[in-house]
Amino acid sequence: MHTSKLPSFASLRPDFIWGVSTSSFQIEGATKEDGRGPSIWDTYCANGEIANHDTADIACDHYHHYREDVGLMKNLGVQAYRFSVSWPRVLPQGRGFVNEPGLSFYDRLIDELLSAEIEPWLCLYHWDLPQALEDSGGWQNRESSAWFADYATLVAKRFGDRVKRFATFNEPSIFSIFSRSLGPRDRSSEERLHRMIHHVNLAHGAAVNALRQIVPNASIGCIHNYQPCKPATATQADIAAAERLSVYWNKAFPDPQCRSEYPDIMREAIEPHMQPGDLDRISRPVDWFGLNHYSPVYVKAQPNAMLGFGFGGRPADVPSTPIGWSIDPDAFSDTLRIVHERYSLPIYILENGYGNSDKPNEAGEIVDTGRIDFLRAYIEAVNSAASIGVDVRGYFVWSLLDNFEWESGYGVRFGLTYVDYGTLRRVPKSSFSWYAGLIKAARQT
Ligand code: GCO
Repeated sequence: MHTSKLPSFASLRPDFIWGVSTSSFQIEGATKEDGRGPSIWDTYCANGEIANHDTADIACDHYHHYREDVGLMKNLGVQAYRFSVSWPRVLPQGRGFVNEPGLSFYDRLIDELLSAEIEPWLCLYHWDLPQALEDSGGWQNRESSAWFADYATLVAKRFGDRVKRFATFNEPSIFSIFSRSLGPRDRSSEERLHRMIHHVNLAHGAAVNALRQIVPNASIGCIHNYQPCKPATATQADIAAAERLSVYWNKAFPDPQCRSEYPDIMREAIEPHMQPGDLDRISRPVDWFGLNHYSPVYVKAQPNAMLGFGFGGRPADVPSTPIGWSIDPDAFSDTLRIVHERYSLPIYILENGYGNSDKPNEAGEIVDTGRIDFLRAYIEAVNSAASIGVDVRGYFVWSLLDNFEWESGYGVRFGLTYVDYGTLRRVPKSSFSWYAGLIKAARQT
């Protein structure tokens, strides 16, 4: 074990939680099994929109390998596991008919976690909207908050006896800004974007209500992707584009949810979709702020694009991961401080990780030193934020396993565990034993 090279964690709370995260569509596979309905991502895969024409039909086949995967988590020593429920697996049409075999899968998973003494953190929505709901207008339809509340009610009633940690959405700003359902990303899609933002916020509030009513002692939050948006050059246009994107990326959801207001620059565009009482419906009290953080993004002005932004390259002196994401742990501690000051909620980091195209060496080992260095530097940054009083209570690595990385398919690997997609064999990487050593050391102090 690489214990000699652990980050410092002296400033972290004694009850700090170490975990790993995954999501349903990215790992489960079994997309056509036991009555699951199609999601919008099955459609994108079927349309050949994914690199290498990959699909998630098998993915990690976690649906059948969940016991082995919980075994991996046990070996890691994590205290918590964040996963998501696939809405179309439990409600194949998104509403109405309930698919009992889908619910039973999550019963088995949750029971397996509890018997391994790993706390389940259940996220309701990690992007796999039932296709049937998309066909009824998806998030453009104001009814979507009622669909989502009904789904939340089903999940809460079924699992609320064993699950106490619930997240409503994963990264609402990302799946909105980059939604394929908005059409071409030009100025004409801005109205649809604002409608979607508001409806997803309403759905969040409605789900918080449902969870609170049904689950005693529920601990509820929403998971936000929060990255500094930096101008690619020092031109006025790029600075303005970066500031504007930053508001949509980082504040469009947490501000109404946690401060009961939309940021100034988007208020007018949201107004046509607003009904009396909406901000109260959205800003239901939550218990924590879920933070996904990877790296700053560099922004350039692109006047005809939606929101007027495009992406520029990072400065030459900023290092990056093999997939080109800049490595900037100081930006992570700054982000933690900013989120702490703006929202005054306990923070759980529910995603942070390193993408690569890891391959086994001749001995069959996956020596991912780059990932270890990255995790070490980022955990140091958490510790340094905690040392100045940021209320950060947990850190979850993305991800337990290599998995279906959205548009990039299987070409990009984020796992602590390598997955051989031909055989579905799981092989822990060097970072796996490093993280296990870290958790062990941290829990002993
Ligand atoms: C996201 C998603 C994950 C990704 C991960 C790596 O944050 O985009 O939550 O599903 O796989 O972030 O890109």
